[in-house]
Amino acid sequence: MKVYYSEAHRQHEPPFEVFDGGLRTPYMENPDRMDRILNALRQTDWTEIAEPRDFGLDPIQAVHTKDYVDFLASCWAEWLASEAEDKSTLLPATFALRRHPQKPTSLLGRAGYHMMDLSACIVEGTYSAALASANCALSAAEAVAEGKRAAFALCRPPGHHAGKDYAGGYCFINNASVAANWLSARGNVAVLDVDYHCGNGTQDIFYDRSDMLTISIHADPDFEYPYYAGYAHEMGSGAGLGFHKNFPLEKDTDDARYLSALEEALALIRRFAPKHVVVSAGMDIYAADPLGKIKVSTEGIGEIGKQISALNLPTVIVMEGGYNNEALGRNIVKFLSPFA
Ligand code: SP5
Ligand code: ZN
Repeated sequence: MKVYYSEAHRQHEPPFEVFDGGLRTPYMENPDRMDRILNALRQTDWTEIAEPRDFGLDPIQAVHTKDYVDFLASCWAEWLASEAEDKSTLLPATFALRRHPQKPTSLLGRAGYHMMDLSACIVEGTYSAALASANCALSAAEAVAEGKRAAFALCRPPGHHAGKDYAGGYCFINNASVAANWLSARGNVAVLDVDYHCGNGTQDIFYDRSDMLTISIHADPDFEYPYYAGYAHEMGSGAGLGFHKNFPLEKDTDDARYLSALEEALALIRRFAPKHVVVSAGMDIYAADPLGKIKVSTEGIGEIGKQISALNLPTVIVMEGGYNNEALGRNIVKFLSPFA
């Protein structure tokens, strides 16, 4: 299996994020995550690690607004030129409510407009890392469009919380959405998000489209981040009504309960009969994940991969979250091996 990976992510290493209650903590979404996965993949005999190709900005701006991409491109230089005291990471403390879409011209005003939380920390290498990450997803999409049964985009930073014009939850460019949208020129696409957190960005981006079935299985947003999206009653709008589906799960969900939600999701995909499938693969569903509150085992993760693979459709697998670094490598290998 082709694995698309770029070293550019290493330059995106924010010094901290801010948790609820104002707690400064070491950045959970760290470069070590990739090393753990690479080490595990290199020990298999079925992976081939390759550099992504550069697709330019067009496929990214087909999903995100130009204003937002311009913001990502210039904000770091503006931050360094600003009067802030601690410039170690660009992180505003005031955020826009989308009810009032006035956008200020000041840097911190725009930063709060384009971010949804205190985990979307921007440093010097963030923009180039995010572009390379999107190129990994696009390269995997291209491999699959050209006939490969599956390809893995080892993306960092992740993407599924990023919407048309905002970053959040460690995500800046929605890699899975960029890949899915690129593939949609060739036929209908289903996006299946199995990250522990709701894929709110993907949901927002495709909410009114009927050529894109988006499904997210995740911890119930009533108790878990991102809180304001991911409820069962959200099913798409306009032409897209009926083409989005959320499966909110309760705390302590185990393998059996997870797999029964997955079975329902896969039945919807079979009925939709897409030409391609994009999977947002977050390993934070794992029982021992530090950010997760559900209990899927490594074997369960293998079974999830097996069931998705049984769709027998050309599949792009895109890396999202997963913060138990010690377990990340073996969980990803378990997940991917049914596609090998
Ligand atoms: C891609 C992805 O998985 N992003 C997840 C972003 C989650 N950010 C919210 C973190 C809330 C942490 N709450 C503290 C729990 C510590 N045990
Ligand atoms: Zn997650």
